[in-house]
Amino acid sequence: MKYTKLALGFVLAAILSASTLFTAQAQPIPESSDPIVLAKLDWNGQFVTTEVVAEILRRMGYNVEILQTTQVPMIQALKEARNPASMENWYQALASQYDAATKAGELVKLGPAGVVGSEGWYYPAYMEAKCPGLPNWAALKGCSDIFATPETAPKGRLLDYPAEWHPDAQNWIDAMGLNLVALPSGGEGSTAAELKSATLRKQPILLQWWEPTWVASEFDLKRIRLDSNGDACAKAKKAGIETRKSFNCVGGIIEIAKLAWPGLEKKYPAAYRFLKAFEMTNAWQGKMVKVVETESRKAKDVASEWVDQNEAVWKPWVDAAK
Ligand code: TMO
Repeated sequence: MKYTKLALGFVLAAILSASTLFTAQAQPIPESSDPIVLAKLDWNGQFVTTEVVAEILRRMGYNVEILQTTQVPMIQALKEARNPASMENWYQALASQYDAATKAGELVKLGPAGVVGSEGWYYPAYMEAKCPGLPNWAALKGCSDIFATPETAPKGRLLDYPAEWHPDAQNWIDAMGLNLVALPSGGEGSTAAELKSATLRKQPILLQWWEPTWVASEFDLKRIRLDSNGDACAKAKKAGIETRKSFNCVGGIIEIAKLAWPGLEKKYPAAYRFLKAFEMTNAWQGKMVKVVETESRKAKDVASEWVDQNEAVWKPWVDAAK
């Protein structure tokens, strides 16, 4: 009798644990019909990546919403949104805010976005003949005037990031003692248009920019070096500039991370595992952005085509996540 009870207990326990195991594996997808909210930022690379992820999540069965925001308010927007995730976050620009949100348990890092980034001041390669000493930053001491525009003459112009990105190139210019004026761009598209018209006529242009962007390769942009002829990063640090912004003074690779609300893991386990696994590359992103910008196609449609054509890339991530 005693043994039978014990045996029965074992059997019951075995059935119970088997069934919990079974339900854990067979949890239907979507685990919740609440939309997952993906943050869309105001540059096209981030945007196409977001649309690709949205499309794959939809094909998995999830409802997805896109939340349009900009970089600095994004952290607040993510905290206020239900079920948010964000697929390409440049750590160096917003490191202190991201760190505070992750420490407070409001956001969690989901690993690398996949794209490999650089950031800094750029010029088209043909400028090296017009300004000897480039790519060294100190060369700008001798040739800043050739970058002058009617608004900045006799000083040269540095075409800065758009105002919404809280650019700080002027602080750098001051710390470096250069005869330049930083003027904010009207947006990614207007900078690309200016770059195109300048390179067509081989005219001087100096800009705060980043990679991956298809324009950086298409217009053969070169990045100013800060570490020669006196370390410009050291000057910036001395001037109290947050040197992780605008340039990568930290050295090594810029961290570009995926972020999400920590509760996604319990609410949508399969989506969470997929989002962790997903990685975009510079080449895929660049091709999609070029189509969006030069053929006036919708990012959503271009992303959906990428998803159609690249099942071999994303299907294994989805299968492993289920
Ligand atoms: C716009 N950026 C990718 C440099 O953060």
